[in-house]
Amino acid sequence: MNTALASHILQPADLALATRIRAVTSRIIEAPTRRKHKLSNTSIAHQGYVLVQVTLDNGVTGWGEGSTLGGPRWAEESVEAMKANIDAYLVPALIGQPACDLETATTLMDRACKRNFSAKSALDMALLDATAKTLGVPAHALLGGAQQTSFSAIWALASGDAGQEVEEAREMISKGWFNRFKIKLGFADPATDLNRLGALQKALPAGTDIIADVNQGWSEGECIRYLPKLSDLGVSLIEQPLPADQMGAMARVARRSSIPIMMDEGVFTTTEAFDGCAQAAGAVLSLKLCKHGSVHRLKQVAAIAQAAGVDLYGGCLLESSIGASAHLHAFATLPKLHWGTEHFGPKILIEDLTRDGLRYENFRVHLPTGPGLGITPDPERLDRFARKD
Ligand code: MUC
Ligand code: MG
Repeated sequence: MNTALASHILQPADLALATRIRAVTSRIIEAPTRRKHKLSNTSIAHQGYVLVQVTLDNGVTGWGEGSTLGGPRWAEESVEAMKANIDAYLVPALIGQPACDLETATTLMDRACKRNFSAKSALDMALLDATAKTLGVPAHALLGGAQQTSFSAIWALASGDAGQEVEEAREMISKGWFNRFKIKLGFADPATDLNRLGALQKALPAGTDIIADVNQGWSEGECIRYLPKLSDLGVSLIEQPLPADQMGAMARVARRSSIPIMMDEGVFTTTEAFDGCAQAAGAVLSLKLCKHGSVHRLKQVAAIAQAAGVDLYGGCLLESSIGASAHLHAFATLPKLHWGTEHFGPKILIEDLTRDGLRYENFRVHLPTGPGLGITPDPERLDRFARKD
């Protein structure tokens, strides 16, 4: 072999040695949001993250973020539990391992700790960031390469005040950031929610895409009664109207609904993805690292959905630009993300956690360029928003 070329080729053993995980730190971050964000089961004015920083033997660092909404209410993880399980169980399972062996890291974390997917995803994205930085490539290059570099973006309206929501939607359109909207339902009675939705639909330009997320807030009976009304109001997609563990009821509702139903809280694991798709509990599936636990698992869930003919939606849990960029790198490698993505987190925070932020332009969010995740956390903001014990 040409010796000049050979000197540039990193041998697998060199990469494993260079990327040995030396240390991991974790911090709870509470970042203020521009307004109250209300869901059927919680309401927040600060978004909670556990931020991890991984340091490799070669001195390279990688960043990751586990997101949770309003304590253990959207799902079972809270920032306190995530940090405790990261420090006591997940980090000890990873120290000394090569960060480049991402699938092995997932197996080791699964052995050390059941579920805890948001906590695991924070570490997974930090290992991905550090490995890709070591190699000088963007994270997506380690996941199969980018097939798309920008995504149609969706903003969530969740103050519960129709007037404020109309103003906010108009502001997002005028900035060129978002012209598709998801409205949160289920925290008022259905009739009140429908009035709010009607006001929004009337005020926005004709044909504006509106998605409704009920966050498990309705019963099957309420779905039978109110989903046709959402259809009359032009809603394009209905997200997780029923409790996460009622897959059979979701399937019955999906069969009678004229609007596609999306599985969100009902599908975390690959097994749940298989069951949901096999039972036809929805025609669309929302992908999120906090549910699947790693970029590779997210891709496995996506593959199960694709095999079943279920469309894909890029979900979020109000991640900052750190977590959002990890999602974009994973989404970029999918052949198709039918519904685009709602990664609006960086814009709902009063101040994002990174220096560069993500680029929102022409109603699309753009895949960051540069090595690793392609973002630079802002140390001053991290210190300011870190929980002080
Ligand atoms: C969810 O259920 O989709 C994501 C956006 C939002 O407004 O809430 C979250 C969780
Ligand atoms: Mg949802």
